[in-house]
Amino acid sequence: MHDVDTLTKKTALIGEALPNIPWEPKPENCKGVVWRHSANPVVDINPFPKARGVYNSCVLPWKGKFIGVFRADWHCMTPHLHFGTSDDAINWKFDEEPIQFISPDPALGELTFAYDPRVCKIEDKYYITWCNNYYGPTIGQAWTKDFKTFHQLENAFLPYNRNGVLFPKKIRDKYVMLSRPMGLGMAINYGDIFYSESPDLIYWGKHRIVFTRGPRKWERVKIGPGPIPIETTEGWLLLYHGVADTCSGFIYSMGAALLDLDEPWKVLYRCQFPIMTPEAIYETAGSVDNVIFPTSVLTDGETGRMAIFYGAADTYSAVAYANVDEIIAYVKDNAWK
Ligand code: BMA
Repeated sequence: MHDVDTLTKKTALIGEALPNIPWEPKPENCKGVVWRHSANPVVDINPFPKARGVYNSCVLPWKGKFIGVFRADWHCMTPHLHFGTSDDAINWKFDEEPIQFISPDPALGELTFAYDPRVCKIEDKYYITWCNNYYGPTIGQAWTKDFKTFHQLENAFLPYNRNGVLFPKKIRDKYVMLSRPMGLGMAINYGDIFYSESPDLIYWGKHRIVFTRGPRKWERVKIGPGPIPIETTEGWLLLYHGVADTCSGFIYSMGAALLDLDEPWKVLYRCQFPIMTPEAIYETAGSVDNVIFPTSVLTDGETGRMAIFYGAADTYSAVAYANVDEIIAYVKDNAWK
């Protein structure tokens, strides 16, 4: 199933080369496996007239350049999905108007809010999933081939759910999604990561727990899947967010785990420690302080380089760098036994 020549390949990453991936080498004083882009945030506050903040968004390579589907919080604080373009995946231009979806059924209602999009290429289509409103937050789905016409699909699940993250290929002939069911409100029914599969992206079932909140404080309140899982010879590399509770509010950090390639609800290794926590001022101070929320990764299949896009403090978009092989080694060395 995974026809990779592991003898000649330099990295465990299974994927296409991306020679123009944004990249900066690891600074000598960096002690971790993830380091920040030197000119963060890459999207500052008030990036275009309608938007106060663009964050928790998803970028991807497109015809030698880059495009993305972005969460833009308008000044009224309602989040909408906007399309954006970039030559280098660092400097972004955004469409002033939100993405319009062609609805399959008026009964789905209007998009009153839409946030935290992920974009996943499966075969010849790009699928967008996001947190959609249907009597509460649930997982909206749509597809496009050209990023001009967007076809909405049925919501994947009943409310309440957030963070619907597709896998970039069918597994045993099924579409596969990770999600984080969660109740309404801030203080009850916190979330864990579940696996679901579907023959057609309409009917989702075979729900399995992947993993629950961790025993350690950094992820004891709730967890949720982050970017589209990254295929490697060692398993699916899943970056996720984990949330701690403190006297002055929540802290959102980034964690990592490796999931079985053919049965992704099975966890091979789960790192005990976060691989990145809020430290920079644009992560510790904003609309919501102390938030790192990873939603997208560009990868270079040639070198194993990763450019991680994350929302910072619910206000900014930022980039961090890592190497797949270094993260895999760290996750294995520090996994729960
Ligand atoms: C989560 C989501 C994210 C947000 C985070 C921190 O529940 O709503 O969009 O970044 O909280 O506020």
